[in-house]
Amino acid sequence: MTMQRRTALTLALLAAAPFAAHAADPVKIGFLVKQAEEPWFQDEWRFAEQAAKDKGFTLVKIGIPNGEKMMAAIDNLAAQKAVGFVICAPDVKLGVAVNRAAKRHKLKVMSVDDQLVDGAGKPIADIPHMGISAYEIGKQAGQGLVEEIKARGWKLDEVGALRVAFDQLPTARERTQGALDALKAAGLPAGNLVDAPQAKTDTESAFNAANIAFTKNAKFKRWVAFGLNDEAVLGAVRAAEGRGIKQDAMVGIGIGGSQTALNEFSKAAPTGFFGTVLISPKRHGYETAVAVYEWATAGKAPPPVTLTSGTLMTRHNQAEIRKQMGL
Ligand code: FCA
Repeated sequence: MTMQRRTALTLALLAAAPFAAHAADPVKIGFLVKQAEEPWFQDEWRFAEQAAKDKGFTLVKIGIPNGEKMMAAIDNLAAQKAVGFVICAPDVKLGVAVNRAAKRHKLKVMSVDDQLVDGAGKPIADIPHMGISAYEIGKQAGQGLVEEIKARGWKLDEVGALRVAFDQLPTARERTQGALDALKAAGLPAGNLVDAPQAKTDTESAFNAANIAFTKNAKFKRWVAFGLNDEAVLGAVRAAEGRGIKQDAMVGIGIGGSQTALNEFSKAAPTGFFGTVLISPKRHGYETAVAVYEWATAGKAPPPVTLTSGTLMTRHNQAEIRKQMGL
């Protein structure tokens, strides 16, 4: 080979190198969730993995239980040369910090479930979001409670309505407001509402909050319970059982429809966990992951806000409903 030819070949190889490296390194997309142990988020991850497989990118899943871990995860994604991420932050008020970190690292970011807000509590407009139609879904839970109250022949003015509350999270506030409005519209007296503020959005926090509320309101012998998710309602149902308020005196309807609810439905005897509004981890996990991938690789920005709907599900129709939802 002549010297010239060899040089030409070397140059050609050098020019091809960046592409070769690119082909060997698949695109990386992060999926950061605030509560990795919660079945809902496990399901979201599972469907995001499915998206990664279908589209040929690598999914990087990181649990971010607090702000510090969240910031470290974003830096870690950048160090791994990810191109973007989906996030459900541990606190929506971290929105400005998320946005800044994403911009600094040139990462595309989209929020899922909990919409990020700025210092004034306003949604951050340049972070696309997919969440549930919180108020409507809450209303479906409330209407389900009303139906069951009627079916049991209970009088609304004798029923305590336990709202497991997590009001610092807008979607949580909207969900429980929807449920409450449905109960009020059916005739629940305002004085029958009992708030049980939870410190975190898990079962244990709901259990503790509900316990206090039941102790303070022993005058009610029959209860309905609602909250932002299945864990909130399950905590209330377990606390009620501990005080002798069993399935015949408690109707709880959650939101989610993941394993937390399915475990209750699969028990031989029905519990106070009467139902749930099934929402779609498939849409939230699969579609957000694909949206960020297409945004980062093809410049196609996701719509600013997408809100998904839900379906009331009980132990009786769970198999059928889940099948309809492709779960
Ligand atoms: C919030 C809740 C989760 C789930 C999700 C859709 O993030 O904390 O439990 O309901 O919305």
